[in-house]
Amino acid sequence: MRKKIVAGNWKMNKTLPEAQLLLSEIDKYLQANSPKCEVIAGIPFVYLENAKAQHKNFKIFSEDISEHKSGAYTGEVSAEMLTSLHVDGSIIGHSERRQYHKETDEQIGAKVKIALENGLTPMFCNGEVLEERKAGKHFEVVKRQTEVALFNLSAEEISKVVIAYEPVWAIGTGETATPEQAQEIHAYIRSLIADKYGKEVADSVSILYGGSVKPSNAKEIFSKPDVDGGLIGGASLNIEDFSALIKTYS
Ligand code: G2H
Repeated sequence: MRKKIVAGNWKMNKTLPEAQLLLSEIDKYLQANSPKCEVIAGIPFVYLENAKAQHKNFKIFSEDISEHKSGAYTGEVSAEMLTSLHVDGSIIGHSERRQYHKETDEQIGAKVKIALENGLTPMFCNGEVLEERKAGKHFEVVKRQTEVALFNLSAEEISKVVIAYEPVWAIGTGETATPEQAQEIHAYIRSLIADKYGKEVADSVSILYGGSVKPSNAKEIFSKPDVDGGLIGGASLNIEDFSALIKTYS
């Protein structure tokens, strides 16, 4: 049975007191409830140490990672630094990193690799922009992103990767892919993995959907056979919505 995951991506939100409050609320919710999914909080670098030291009931991910091992890369945070804080994993290749920081598929692949080499779980993001969807190129785009970033990994390595498909046109826009659109592309991503690594490996990789997921639409999206949960931005920033999303798997 594939792991079901509800992951928050806080992006650049929350001050320290606000972050501490929400992390405690998540912890409290999970102590009182036992959902049938793994819960991840993807949070800003500055809060990672504190979060890891104080909360054991859910996983803590960074929102990015450096592709470099160490050295003269001002402002970057390395995989080794993250493992020294006992961080569990990293969101990698989010469309906002691709768009605003011009991250390429090759760089994203290097980030996935260095995360794995350091025992971190990479949550690799892919997804097409609106023009690509309109032009019917979404399969082609997702194929390229996935192949370039992941297909130099061994079968053992790719089994440890979590994939988050996020159509860029649905991010923070209130617009969501229909459950059928999500299922179609998730099944396609899984078929790409199956063609390269075999069905058993493909069936072991959790593929999350991201893009304006909220309590009102999650149940239907998460019920699709190839959708293994969600990567959630806006609705992960308050405990009411985030716990309602976790509850989808109770
Ligand atoms: C997509 C998602 C989280 P939101 O970026 O990764 O954000 O749920 O706000 O669309």
